[in-house]
Amino acid sequence: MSDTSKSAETNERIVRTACNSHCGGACMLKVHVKDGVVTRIETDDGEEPQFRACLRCRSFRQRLYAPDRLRYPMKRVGPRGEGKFERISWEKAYSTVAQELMRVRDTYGPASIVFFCSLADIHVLHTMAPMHRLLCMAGGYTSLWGFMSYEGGVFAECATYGTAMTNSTRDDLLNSRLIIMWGWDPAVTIQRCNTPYYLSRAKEAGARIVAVDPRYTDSAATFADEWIPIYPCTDAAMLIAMAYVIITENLCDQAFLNKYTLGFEKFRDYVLGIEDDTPKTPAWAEVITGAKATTIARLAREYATTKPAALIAGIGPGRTAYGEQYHRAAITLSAMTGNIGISGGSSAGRSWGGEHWGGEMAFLARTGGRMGAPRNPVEEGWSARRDTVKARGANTNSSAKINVGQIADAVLKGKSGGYPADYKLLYLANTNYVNQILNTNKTIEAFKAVEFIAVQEQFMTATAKFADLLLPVNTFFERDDFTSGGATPWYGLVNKSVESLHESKSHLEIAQGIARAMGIKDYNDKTEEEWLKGIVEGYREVFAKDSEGSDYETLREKALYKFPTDKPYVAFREQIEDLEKHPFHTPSGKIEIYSQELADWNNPELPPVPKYIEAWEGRNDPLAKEYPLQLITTHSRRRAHSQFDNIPWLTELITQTVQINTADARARGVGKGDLVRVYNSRGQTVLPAEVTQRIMPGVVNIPEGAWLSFDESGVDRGGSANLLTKDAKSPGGAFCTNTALVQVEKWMKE
Ligand SMILES: Nc1nc2c(c(=O)[nH]1)N[C@H]1C(S)=C(S)[C@@H](COP(=O)(O)OP(=O)(O)OC[C@H]3O[C@@H](n4cnc5c(=O)[nH]c(N)nc54)[C@H](O)[C@@H]3O)O[C@H]1N2
Ligand SMILES: Nc1nc2c(c(=O)[nH]1)N[C@H]1C(S)=C(S)[C@@H](COP(=O)(O)OP(=O)(O)OC[C@H]3O[C@@H](n4cnc5c(=O)[nH]c(N)nc54)[C@H](O)[C@@H]3O)O[C@H]1N2
Ligand SMILES: [Mo]
Repeated sequence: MSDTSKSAETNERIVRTACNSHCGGACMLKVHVKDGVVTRIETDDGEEPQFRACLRCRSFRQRLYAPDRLRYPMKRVGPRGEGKFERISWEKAYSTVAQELMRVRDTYGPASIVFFCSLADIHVLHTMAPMHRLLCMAGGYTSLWGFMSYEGGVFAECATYGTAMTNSTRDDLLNSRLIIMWGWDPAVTIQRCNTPYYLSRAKEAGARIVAVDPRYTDSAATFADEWIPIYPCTDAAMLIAMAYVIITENLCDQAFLNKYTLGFEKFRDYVLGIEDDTPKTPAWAEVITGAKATTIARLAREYATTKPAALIAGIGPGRTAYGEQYHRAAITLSAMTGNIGISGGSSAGRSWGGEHWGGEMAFLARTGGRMGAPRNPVEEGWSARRDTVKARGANTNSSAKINVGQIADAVLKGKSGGYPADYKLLYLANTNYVNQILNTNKTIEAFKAVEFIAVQEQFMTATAKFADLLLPVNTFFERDDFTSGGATPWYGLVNKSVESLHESKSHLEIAQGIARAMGIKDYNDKTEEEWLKGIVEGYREVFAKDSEGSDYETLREKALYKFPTDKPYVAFREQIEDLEKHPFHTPSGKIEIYSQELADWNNPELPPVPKYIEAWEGRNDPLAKEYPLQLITTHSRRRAHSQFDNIPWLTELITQTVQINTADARARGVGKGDLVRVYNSRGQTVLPAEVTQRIMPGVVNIPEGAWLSFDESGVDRGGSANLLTKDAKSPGGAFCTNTALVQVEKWMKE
C-alpha cells in the first residue's frame, strides 16, 4: 500500500492507485483514507501528461460503500432467477463449489464446466488467472473465444497485418492534418485516458475532423468540422466506394501499394466491378449507406490528398453482421493512401485495444499467462478452429472453445447441436452475462437449464440472480493489482486503499479457498506480492528495462510509471522504414489486402479481399416491414457496461432513453420524454424517448448496460438493450451488438 503523505495527527493517508474499470481509460487516483475509510477521491495533478479520472471513477466512493453491495456468501433458496438467497459461511461456499465442480467433472467430463471471466477491471492478477489456474489443475474446463468488444477488428487485423497490435499512441494525432472519426465517440467511451485531450489539441493545430456515424455524437459536436450520417452495418460499402473514387481518379499511393501490400489488383477488380459487374460507385453506396454520393466522393478525395491523415476505425461499426469486412476495408483504404507507419497517419486497425503496451497486457490478462497457468487439458488434442486466421495465436483458436456470445445456444443444443460438449455448470466472474450478452431471453432460458451456476459478484445483478451460489468479491480499492494504459503509455500498480469490506474477498483468495476445498495442495506457492513483483518485473523487462521509477518499490509509492514521451509511438514504422529487416507478420510479409489463407477457406462470407456483404436484419431484410428501425446500442458515459448503473450520483446525471429521430417519433405520435415500447420478436423494453435530430431517421439507439428490471407483468422497465439483440455471431467472430431490427410504439399503459 502506498503511503505518500501520512500525518500522525489526522491519521489520514493518500493512496496513489490506478483505475482501469473496463472503459480502458486507465487513470490515476489519489485516494484519501482516514481511519480506514475512503473520504475523498482526487486524480492526477502531477507532471504532464496527466491521467485524469472521469466521472465514474470519481463516484467510486458510492460504489465502494453502496448499501446494496453483496456482503457475504449466499445460496439460492427460491426458484433460480427469482433472486432469493440465504447467508452461508465462506467454508460452506467453498465446499459447495468444490463439490459441484468435482461432481460435474466426474459425471460429465471437465468440458461440461464453463468458466467465463470478462475484464470488469482491466488488470492482470484479479481477473481470470486465479480460476483458470485452478480449473486447469483440476482437469480443465470449457473456455470461450471472442472479444465482445472487437473480435471483428482483431480478425481483420490478423488477416491483413498478421498482428492485432496496430495502434499508434494518441499523441500522434497532433501530427495529422485530417482525422476521420469513423463510428468513434471517445469523448464518451474514453478508450485511453487523454484521447479527447489530443483531439482538442489536434483541432487547435488546424486538423480537419470528420465524423461518420449514425449519430451526431458528443465527439462530433465537440471536435468535428463535418458529420456524415450513415446507416448501421453499411460502412464497408462507403469505404469501398471511397476506394472506387481513389482508384478511378488515380489518387492511389501506388508506390506504397507496390512495395508493402499484396493482392491490391484483386481488390481493384472487385471495386471496379470487373469481378461481378457491379462497379462500387458512390451512387451504388449512396443507396446502401444513406450518405450522399457527392459527400462520399469528396471525402475520398480529401482522404487521398491530405497527408498525413488518420482514419480511426471505431469498433462500434465492427460489432455488426460482417463487421470484419468493414475493418478490412478501412485498413485497405489506409494502405491505398499510404498512411500506414507514418507520423500523423493511422493503420486504421481497430480504434482501441491494439496498443503495444496496454493491448499486450489485456491479452495477457485474458489468457492468464502471468499466473504461470498450465495448459487447459480440455483443449489438448483439439485442432485450431477452422474459422480463425493463424496469426490469432494458438491459445485462442482451439475448436474446443465456444464463442463468448453463445453459451446459451451451446447449453440448449450441446453435442447434438454440434458443440464439443454438453454444458452443465457455469462459473462466472467479472461478468454480468445475462444483461450483457445478446438475446437476453434466450440466455435466461439456458441459465434455467444448467445444473449449477456460481457467480462472483459485488452486486445483485441480473446474472447474480441466476446463481445457485453467490461469492462476494471485493473492489479494486480493496486489493493490489497491475495495470497499464493511457493515450500515452504508462503502467502501474493498483494499490489497495482499504481493507476488504464486509466478508468480500479477492479473486485470488476465492480461488485459493476453492482449491483447498478440492484438495489441490500445490495450487499456489506464492504470495500475492510475489506474483505482482513477478508481473512488474516481466513487464518491465519488455518495456522499460532499468528505467528509473519503473520498479515495483517505486510503483508502490507513485502507482504509475509514465514512459518518457518525447516522441509518439507509430505502429508499423519499422516495417515502412525497412521492410526487409522488418517484414509484416503475415505469411507474405506484406499487408495482405488479398489473403491466401482466407481464399483457401473458400467461404463467400469471408472473402479473400474485403467486400460489402449485406447484413441480416439490415434495412432490406423482409423483417423490416414489421420492424422498420435499425437498433444500435452504444456505450454510456454514466456506466462501464452495466457497472455503475446503480450509483445515484451517476443516475442523476443521465436518464436512460431510446434516441429516436424527430421524423420517426412524429410518425408514431411520440413526443419528448414519452414512454415507448421498443420491441421485436425476441423481446421488448419500455423506456422514455429522447426525440432528437442527433440520430438519423430509420435508426434508434438504446445505450447498452442498463440493468434489466422486470415489472410485475414481466415487462422490462430498465431499457436493457439485449432483450432486442440477436445472438448470431458474424462469420469472423464479430459480436453483433449493432445489428437488429425493432419497432417503436407509444406505451399506453399507466
Ligand atoms: N463510458 C464508457 N466508456 C467505455 C465503455 C462503457 O461502457 N462506458 N466500454 C468500454 C468497452 S469494453 C468498449 S468495447 C468500448 C466500446 O467503444 P465503441 O464501440 O467505440 O463505443 P460505442 O458507443 O458502442 O460505439 C461508438 C460509435 O459507433 C457508432 N456506431 C454504432 N454502429 C455503427 C455503424 O454500424 N456504423 C457507424 N459508422 N457507426 C456506428 C455509435 O453511434 C457510436 O457513436 O468502450 C469502452 N469505453
Ligand atoms: N447490446 C450490447 N451489448 C453489449 C455491448 C454493446 O455495445 N451493446 N458491449 C459488449 C462489450 S464491448 C462488452 S466488453 C461487454 C461487457 O460485458 P461484461 O463484462 O459482462 O459487463 P460488465 O457490466 O462490465 O460486468 C462486469 C460485472 O462483474 C462484476 N464484478 C465481479 N467482480 C468484479 C471485480 O473484481 N471488479 C469489477 N469491476 N467488477 C466485478 C461487476 O459488478 C459487474 O456486474 O458487454 C457487451 N454487451
Ligand atoms: Mo468491450
